[in-house]
Amino acid sequence: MMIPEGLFDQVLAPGMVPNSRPTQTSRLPFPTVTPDIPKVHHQYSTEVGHKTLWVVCVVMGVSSLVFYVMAMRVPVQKRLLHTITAFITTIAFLSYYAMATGTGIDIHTTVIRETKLHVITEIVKRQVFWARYVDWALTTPLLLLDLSLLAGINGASILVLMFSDLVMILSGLFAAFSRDGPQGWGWYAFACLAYLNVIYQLGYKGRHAVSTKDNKTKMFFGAISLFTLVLWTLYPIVWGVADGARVVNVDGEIIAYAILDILAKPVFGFWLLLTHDSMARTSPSIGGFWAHGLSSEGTLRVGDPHDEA
Ligand code: RET
Repeated sequence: MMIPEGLFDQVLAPGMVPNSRPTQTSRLPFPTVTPDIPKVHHQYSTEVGHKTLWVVCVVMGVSSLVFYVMAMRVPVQKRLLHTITAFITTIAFLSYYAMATGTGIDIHTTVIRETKLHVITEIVKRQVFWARYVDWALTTPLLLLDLSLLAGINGASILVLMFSDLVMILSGLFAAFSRDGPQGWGWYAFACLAYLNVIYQLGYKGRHAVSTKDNKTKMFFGAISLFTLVLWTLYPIVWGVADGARVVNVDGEIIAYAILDILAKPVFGFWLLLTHDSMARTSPSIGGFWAHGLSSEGTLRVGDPHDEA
């Protein structure tokens, strides 16, 4: 059932008194009855949440600059992880800037009580920070790519890993914008299934791939992938108590995600890049197109027999 937008906006209008008594206007010849107005719960962030968003925005911006400088200080052949990691924090910086300035936010209405005859009696209006999901949809595949390249996971598994990750984030977005509880928890269940596949691909395939590498890489991958799995598992828990069950207010949600995001991006990034740079001798070098662009080798030359058509 669609929720008539105008109906709830009346509730917010200052000075209005909700009623269910008959009303008559000069235009209408017959008395009309305004329906019972549902009880509305408003859940918005305060100054605390707003300041937190700005702090994380600055942390992401500064980390990005440092990661770009770190990238420039290593030979181009060793720069792939630096570039990916700098992109991750740059996207987070833009997303936090959007949320701090009020761009990436919507006020979503969820039905929390409804009679058997579909009369809505209680609703919640809560801020949903959709810019987060745009950020996650772009950055979580890149974080997984960082880990996959470190472990040496094959291309086929990387594709499955990234696809599952995208399904997880998009299902989370649909859950956040669902009409009511059952619908939202349905999407949440899909997202959790996709997340289980992310854990399987990274945990099982990752460990298998890294087993052929040197001891230092093996130990490092074990530690950083465990850190990632523990941290990532906290996201659905925060979602469940904040957006899902709404027992945590919007400021609490912003602060919880702020801590997780700083650990999952800048802290993860510094740890990855500093360790990677310290293993410079054993870390793989990427030549070919990545380092040298299109060379004469493999390109078509004028006068080539293939060029005649
Ligand atoms: C959602 C809600 C639905 C269920 C699941 C989720 C998982 C989200 C994850 C997010 C990770 C984000 C990271 C961000 C870094 O800045 C979408 C919250 C399973 C795992 C690492």
